[in-house]
This record gives sequence, structure tokens and C-alpha cells, in this order.
Amino acid sequence: MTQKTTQFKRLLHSGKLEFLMEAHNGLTAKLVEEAGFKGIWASGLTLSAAMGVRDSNEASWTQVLEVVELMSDASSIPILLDADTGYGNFNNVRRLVRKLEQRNIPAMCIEDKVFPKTNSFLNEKHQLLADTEEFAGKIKAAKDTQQDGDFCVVARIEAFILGLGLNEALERAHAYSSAGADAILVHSKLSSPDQILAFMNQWKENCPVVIVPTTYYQTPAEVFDRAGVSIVIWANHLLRASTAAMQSVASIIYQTGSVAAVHEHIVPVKEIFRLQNAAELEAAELRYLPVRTGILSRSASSSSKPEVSSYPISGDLIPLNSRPL
Ligand code: SPV
Ligand code: MG
Repeated sequence: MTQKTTQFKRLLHSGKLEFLMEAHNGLTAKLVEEAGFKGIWASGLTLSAAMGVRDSNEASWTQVLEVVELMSDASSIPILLDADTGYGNFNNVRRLVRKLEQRNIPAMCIEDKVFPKTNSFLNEKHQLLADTEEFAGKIKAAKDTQQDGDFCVVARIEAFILGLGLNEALERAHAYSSAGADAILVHSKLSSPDQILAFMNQWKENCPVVIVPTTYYQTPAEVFDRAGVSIVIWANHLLRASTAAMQSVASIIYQTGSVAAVHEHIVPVKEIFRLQNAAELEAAELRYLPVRTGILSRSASSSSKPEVSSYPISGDLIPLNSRPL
């Protein structure tokens, strides 16, 4: 199996428009892969929202690392971690790169704002840009630290978010590319792709460009493709979809005092077992636990049948109070 670092680097240089989909835990990482995507965006916004905190570095970087490791374990496609500002200065970035490599996270994106960061769609008065040279130093430090030549550092430019112009965005992009960035992520919060297209029109370097069309989502992907964009990130849509579904289901069950009205609209428990690959554990138990000892088997000692897993993988679900789950 190709290394995840190499998989991600190939996506950046595939020569055609590629797409990353947001995930924020092991389950959603699996869903993204099953849907057919070739890569995952571990979004700072959705990771923090799923933890019940704000996208302002309220979750510690090690808490983020724990979740992203579970995501990586749960999927075989590469993850681009939204590492905000790198959680500190160049030295914190060096340590982050070492930890990401240890945990098989093949790529990180850092943005040129100051710690603690503020989400780009929130009050722009609270947004502060990092000094260009200081940020370029973080990129250099990351590239000097990585052990795997294919580990990727994506440098994110927030100039447009702060209302600065194309020149500022381009100057920063050139500085970050010279510092060794493997790609530039240029962010915009307009509802049209104008800033992105203007940037692409002037960007002549052989350094791939990544975009996040959350606000200009109505632009057809071919427009980005023609402009020379390498990767589009759908940054938060699984969290938003699941939030809508969970709000609706929780409210209906609360109001009706029953699951009857939602039962047809939610996945059966069997589907959750499938996503957890419970079948693999059932098979492993047969191989490694032929006979159970201890309290359970003593209580079942009158039976000659060896005790094996009771996961309802292929048959019906365990009846509970004479009703199936
Ligand atoms: C994220 O998904 O956390 C991002 C993209 O950084 S955005 O929310 O658009 O800033
Ligand atoms: Mg973010």
C-alpha cells in the first residue's frame, strides 16, 4: 500500500482537480473514504465543534492529535490536518511535524494568522495576520524537521479574509513557496470566486493551489479546474449535515416520546456494526478465543457449546424486551 504521504503528494500533483472532504472523527473519516474521496480534510472548525468548543484553539493541540490519529487509523486515505497557526511559533511547529509523522498524518496546513486563531468567517476585527517572515520561518522549520520527503506542508494565506488585496496575497504566496511550502491554500469569504480567480490568473509558480469554496460553493468545479486549482476542500459539510439530522431526530423523539416517527430515517444498528467492522472481531474471536474461561463460562458450564461472540453480525439483532434493536 502506498504511503499516505506519497498518496497526498500525488493528489497535489495529479494534474487534474482533486477533492478533499471534511471529517472530524473516526466514523466520518470512514464515511468520506467509502463515499469515494481520495483524501480527508481534518477541519479545525468541525473538530472543535464536535468537541463542543470554539474554533479558537480552545481544544489543545494534543487533543486534536488524538482525534486525528483515530481518523487515520479508521481510514486508508491521506489526511490533511488543519493545524491552524501551528499552535505556537516555529518550535511548536517542529514538534507538531514530528508528532504527525509518528501518527501517520501525511500533511498539515498552517495559516498566517496569530495564536489563538479565529475562524475566518467570524468577526474580522479579531483577525490578525502573522508577519510574513515569521510565518515563512515556520514553513522552513517544518520542512527541515520532516523525515519523510513526501510529508506535505500547505501554507494558507488569509490576506483576502482580512480585506487585503491581491498584491499582499501574491507576495505572501511567493514568500511561502520560496520557504518550501508544498502548496498554497488561498482563502476567500466572498460569495463569488473573484478573488481566487484573480489570484490564479497571476500565480505562475509551479506550486499547487488549494481552495475552500464554502461561501462561493455555487461556482462549478470546472471553473476551478480551468483556472489551474489543484485541490478543492469541502470543509464542513458532514458536520453540518449530521447536525441538521441530529437536531431533527432529537427534537422529534423528545416531542413524540417515541422513535417510531424517525425509525425509517436513521441507519439500523447493524450499519453501525458494519462501519466498526465488528465482523472482523467476531472472526478473530473464533481464532484466538476458542474457549472462554472465567465467570461467564462457569455459569454456562452445563452447555458443551464453546462460548463465542454474540455480535449480531450476519443474523438478526439481539432482541431486547422481545423487540429487535
Ligand atoms: C476549517 O475547516 O476549519 C477551516 C476552513 O479552516 S474555514 O472554516 O473556512 O476557515
Ligand atoms: Mg480551520
